[in-house]
Amino acid sequence: MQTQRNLSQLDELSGQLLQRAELAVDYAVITLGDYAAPSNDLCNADALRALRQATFARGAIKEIAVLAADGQLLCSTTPGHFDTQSSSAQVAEFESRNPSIVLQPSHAEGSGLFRVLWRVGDSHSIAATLNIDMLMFDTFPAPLRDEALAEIRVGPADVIARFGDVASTGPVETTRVFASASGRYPVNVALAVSDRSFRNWNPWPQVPVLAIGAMAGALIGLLAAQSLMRPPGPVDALRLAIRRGELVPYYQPIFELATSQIIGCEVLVRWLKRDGEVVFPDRFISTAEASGLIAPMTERLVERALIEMKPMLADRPEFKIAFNIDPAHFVTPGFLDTLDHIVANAGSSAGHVVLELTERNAYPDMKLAVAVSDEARKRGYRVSLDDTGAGHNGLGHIQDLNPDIIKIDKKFVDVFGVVATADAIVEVLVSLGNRIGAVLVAEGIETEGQRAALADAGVAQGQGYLVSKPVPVAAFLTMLQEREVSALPPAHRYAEVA
Ligand code: G
Ligand code: G
Ligand code: MN
Repeated sequence: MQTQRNLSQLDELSGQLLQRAELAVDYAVITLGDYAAPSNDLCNADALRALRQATFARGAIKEIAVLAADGQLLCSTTPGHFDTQSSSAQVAEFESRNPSIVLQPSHAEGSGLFRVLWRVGDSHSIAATLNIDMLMFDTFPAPLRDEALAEIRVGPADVIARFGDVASTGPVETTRVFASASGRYPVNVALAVSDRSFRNWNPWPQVPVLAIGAMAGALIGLLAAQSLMRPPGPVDALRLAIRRGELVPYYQPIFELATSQIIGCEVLVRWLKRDGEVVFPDRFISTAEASGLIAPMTERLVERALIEMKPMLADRPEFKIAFNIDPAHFVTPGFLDTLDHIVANAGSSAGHVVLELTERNAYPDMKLAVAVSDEARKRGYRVSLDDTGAGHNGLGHIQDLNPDIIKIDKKFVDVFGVVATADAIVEVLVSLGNRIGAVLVAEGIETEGQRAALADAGVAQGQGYLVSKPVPVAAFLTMLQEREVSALPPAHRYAEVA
């Protein structure tokens, strides 16, 4: 029993280590995704500065390099530091499920370094050098630490990070191996624990020992099978879903805190699969952002929402619809022109549209973002900062972008009135909002108490389950009508308001 439990614990440990390694690669992919547009010249001074900021902000990424199609180094955030000088043709490459993303082990085996390389069109690639040594230190429970080894590999054999040692403990046949392989990236993990320390950790009789060779063979087989039966990547699946119109807007009301009257809404995307499954954005937004599909996705969503809301907007000239916009998409050339077209084609107007700049990714070019933001306002759109105080949307951005709307992150709303720093942050945002003439919207309001307290603190508007979660179009329109009818004085309910 105990043995079984310890075996499954070690299995779980290898799975956890793999998850960390995958997360590190995700991290690099998301970062690179900000820059992976074929038209980007990444080697001019401004672009390089942005890349340096990205490496600075993300500690695990040591370098970002831009390479020509033949692997020649074009420029780098830290020229001469890593082995990017050598042609990448000499380095083994392993494809991910998304074939434009490849992993390269470092020349220095076990250094903790490897590269995530994104092929951008046919012209060039961007590579992030990662150090994942730090992931390894707390892998093992204390009793096993002395005679246990953990390895992270790229491809079947290239060890990129190693921690611990089992060499001193006798023949390898008496070593137990626990392995996990990623389905998304060519990354796998193996833990080896000496039989002796395993037995000391676990005083009960053992199940048969797995030989290291057999396990490694099984691992290679597993990897080979995976690359043969590679499922269509998440990017292809998403592209198809956009084309089929499976990404639909859900609407969450935004209301006046003082009166609870609904004065606008936020559009939150849902993926309605053909089998009826509803997929939430946390499962596909980062793929959309990293692949550039966020642009067509957002455009279709704006178009659809404005058409669905058109009859409702006809008697509500002040009603605002907020769309989440990825900063990288926001600064794409032509973003506002395309938006103007979509708004006009849907028979709507810019005055109904709020551009809510999300916080997940850094602004690739802050100066440009400020210019686009100013131009957007000139064209009649409102600009909103999402999740302010969390992620990348800090106080500095309020100053730079001069938004019309500041959304207070749910994290502060949750503990408002309970944790003093949350109160102080809300207070600062309120006075800042007053000074620059921005409307404050508190996110994630769940209780009447929160509504009242935030209203008292001077926050004008809110959003949250207290009024409604995000709902499909029909439910949203019904809710609007019902609330407005019940808000009228009784005599007016069935009559025209004078
Ligand atoms: O309800 P919820 O799980 O919908 O949303 C989760 C997160 O997904 C939100 O923080 C929001 O920023 C993001 N999100 C939802 N819809 C969109 C969208 O249309 N575009 C972008 N860029 N992000 C979205
Ligand atoms: O884009 P943004 O991060 O602001 O998206 C808001 C997210 O918060 C969405 O996932 C939405 O479903 C969620 N949300 C909105 N209101 C509430 C709330 O009152 N409680 C909780 N737990 N989540 C909320
Ligand atoms: Mn939002």
